Amino acid sequence: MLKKTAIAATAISLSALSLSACGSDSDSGSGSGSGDDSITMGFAQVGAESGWRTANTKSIQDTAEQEGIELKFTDAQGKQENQIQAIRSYIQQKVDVIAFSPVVETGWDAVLQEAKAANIPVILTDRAVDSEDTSLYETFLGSDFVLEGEKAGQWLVDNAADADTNGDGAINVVQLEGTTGAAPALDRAEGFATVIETEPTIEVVATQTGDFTRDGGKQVMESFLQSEDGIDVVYAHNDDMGLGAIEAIEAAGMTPGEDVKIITVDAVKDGMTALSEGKINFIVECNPLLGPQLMDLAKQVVAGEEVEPRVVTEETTFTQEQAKEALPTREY
Ligand code: GZL
Ligand code: ZN
Repeated sequence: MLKKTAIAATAISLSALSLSACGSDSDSGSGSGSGDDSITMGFAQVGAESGWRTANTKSIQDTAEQEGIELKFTDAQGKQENQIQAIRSYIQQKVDVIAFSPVVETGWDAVLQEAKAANIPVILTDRAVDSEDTSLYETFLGSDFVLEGEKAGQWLVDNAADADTNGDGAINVVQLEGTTGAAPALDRAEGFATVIETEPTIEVVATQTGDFTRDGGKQVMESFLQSEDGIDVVYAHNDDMGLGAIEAIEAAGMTPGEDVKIITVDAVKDGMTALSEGKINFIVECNPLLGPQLMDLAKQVVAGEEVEPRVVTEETTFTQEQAKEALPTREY
């Protein structure tokens, strides 16, 4: 009897010990369970909708590996419910830090409250949320999308004389919007609209989402070519939709970059190649290489250090000549 009880008691204490060890592991936030001070990050990515996203994912995965950060990574295929589910699973796994790019701006408060209640810091990357409660995340690392839209609009205002390709005195713009409700789509439209207001001959005559994909851009451009007379300019919220529009324009027997001016955002390799060939006229860069800054911020946050609430990524713009120069050494 004694023997059995003793064994049972030992078993319980051992398991309790291992539990508490594991517990202390998770309390110390080293999540990875290895007990050392390495960091475990849960990253909930939007999807794989564009060349930009592919480059963004690579930057995050490569840097995590270089920095010895254990990365749990999910691709939400563009669905918010999948991102929320991924964040919940990271909370369950007691990761040290959660990072994600919110596919749309709204609907995040509940899950971010859960992360806060679990004492897991959250870093927003790339896209923003509309939460009023900024205590729900430590920092937002990403581009200023309104400024990107303003840069696109300013190029058009500065080049208005050449932009009226059909010579009717009006510069008719069709806009290929990003994912409905996504911060880059809302803000790039806002920035562009604000600047073109200064030039009365410029008007957005049609606008529709192409969901940041090449196919979406092609389909919407095909419908615009059917429904709109005298299109002078395409303003696409990303290169991929601009490249889809080029296919539609060429299929309609027109010359992209000449019969229709094209302005896009991102500056990924395929977009820059089209720019260097004159099929796109101007690209506003949106830098996807957020990995290094993200991992630095994660280390500071896990160490309990104060971080800037907003970290804006460095980026520029490209004309055709500048694209020719930049292409050979372009990282993405
Ligand atoms: C912008 C990013 C956008 C890119 C698109 O930071 O969220 O999503 O401009 C991507 O190419 O799909
Ligand atoms: Zn015109």
